[in-house]
Amino acid sequence: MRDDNCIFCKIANGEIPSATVYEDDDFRAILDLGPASKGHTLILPKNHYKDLCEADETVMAKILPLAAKLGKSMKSQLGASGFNVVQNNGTSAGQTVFHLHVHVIPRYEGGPDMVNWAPG
Ligand code: D5M
Repeated sequence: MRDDNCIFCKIANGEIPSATVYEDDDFRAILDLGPASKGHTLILPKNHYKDLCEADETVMAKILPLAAKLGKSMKSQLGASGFNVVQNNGTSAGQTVFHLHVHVIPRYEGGPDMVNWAPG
């Protein structure tokens, strides 16, 4: 359930240091290296799935509630007024790292225009 050549496997399992904002048995959430806004977070399953199509149902059932929990925390802790939950599947959709991940991107009043915005 892991790929030795996958950097997100190594990060998710603590073999490479990361700016971790949340961890449990199934997931690690880290700050994105190229943030779209302050606090842009990636949720990484500890098991390797290339994308959403490969993920098992347990992971799917847990990942969206976790995104909501992190989004609420961005509002209460960072002062965000909203947040985006984004998940890319495939190169044509903007996926650049082929280990399933969900972007949780806090948004702030008066923040950048969303037109033409895409994560990754
Ligand atoms: O998103 C992949 C995202 O992963 C993109 O926003 C950059 C981020 N990234 C890539 N490498 C790292 C490391 N090492 N730490 C933190 N963030 C990283 P995608 O949806 O595949 O385009």
